[in-house]
Amino acid sequence: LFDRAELAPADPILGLTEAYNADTRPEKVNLGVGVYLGEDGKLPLMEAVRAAEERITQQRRAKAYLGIDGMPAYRDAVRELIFGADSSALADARVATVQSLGGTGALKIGADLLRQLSPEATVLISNPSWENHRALFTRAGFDVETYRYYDAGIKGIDFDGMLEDLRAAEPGTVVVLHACCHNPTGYDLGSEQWDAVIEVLAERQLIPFLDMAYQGFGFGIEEDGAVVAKFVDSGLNFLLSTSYSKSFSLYGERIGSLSVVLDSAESAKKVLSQLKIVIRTNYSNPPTEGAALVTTVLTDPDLRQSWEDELGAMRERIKDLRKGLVDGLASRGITDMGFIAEQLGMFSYSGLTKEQMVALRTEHGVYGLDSGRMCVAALNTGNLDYVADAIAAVRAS
Ligand code: PLP
Ligand code: TYF
Repeated sequence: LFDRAELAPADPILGLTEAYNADTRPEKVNLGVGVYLGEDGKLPLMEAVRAAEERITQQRRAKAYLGIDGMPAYRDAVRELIFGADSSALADARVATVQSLGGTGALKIGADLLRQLSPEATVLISNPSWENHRALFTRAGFDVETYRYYDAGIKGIDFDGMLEDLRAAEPGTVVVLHACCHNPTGYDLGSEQWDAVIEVLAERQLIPFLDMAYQGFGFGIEEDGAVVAKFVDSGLNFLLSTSYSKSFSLYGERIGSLSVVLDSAESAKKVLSQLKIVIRTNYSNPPTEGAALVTTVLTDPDLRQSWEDELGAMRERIKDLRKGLVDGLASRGITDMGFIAEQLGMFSYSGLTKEQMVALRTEHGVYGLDSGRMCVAALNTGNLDYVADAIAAVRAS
């Protein structure tokens, strides 16, 4: 039986980290995977998370199973974070929310639910999108196609093309949208563009699936969440996955959420019951620790303030690093990469070719994706000049 298993290719992003780890050059830099690193080049343990962990440790008790849909206090806390305390959808009890295994787990639960309710639907993702979107929805049984998004010619969004592709989609098509900090390009829609997209989604009866893995990394927690409020105000039914991997630096805890916003409390109840079946038949119920940490931080006013401040500082630091890279490149004669400072979130679509990205890796030990994506959130003042030198060198050859 098992000789039928062929050797599968490594994940294009996580596989790169394996290559980076195996690289013995001390000056190597990993700009491949989307992880925020501090000035010391290490993953930060956020102060609020550290304090929450201490509190939880003091109250140690045996770990019971959580409910299938997760920790109730966690669901309440993240719903407030995502939708806002005054959200009409929450007041009407027409949102079904479950705790998930990170953002990836939320997407998979959502995909499995959609596949059951609408097996013939096509799924549209942005071109380009996070590599795992295509893989995950394909694995769930869907045909996955793309809508136009990034235009390399203008180094920005092909918005007319995007609307045209959405207008051409069949009713019932699932449309995956990055709520903020688009991965991999770093280009987000503006407020009026979101309004126009929502209009087409409604007109064409498409099913929006918002993926929000970077709330707080664009303009702010509330500012980034404004997109979600727009969808609620539109009256559309939609799915929303969130991740706290990045915003709490809790990558390994696998903590996120999936919400489905519906017309009525009755629909929410039915959808929740179906989500629970998806979860039960996959992993029964989620783990406790990540949910306890996020809930403790979000519900304690001091810890919450500390978390918001630190997340804000991370966001501003990424902006400084972007600017530092642009300035560093300019001082090396490269003046056409100023767009890096305009992009949002952890990633920069650098516009470098695959050959240049390979040269960065092999000749300089600077690891980014073949697509040109670089994780600017992994830069620091210690490696910035080295990276600028490396980019200048591959641009010159
Ligand atoms: N969605 C997007 C757009 C992402 O970039 C990521 C990155 O990790 C995820 C989902 C998955 O989040 P998690 O790591 O919490 O599974
Ligand atoms: O895009 C990234 O780098 C992050 C991390 O299969 C990630 O979103 C990458 C690949 C993957 C899971 C997470």
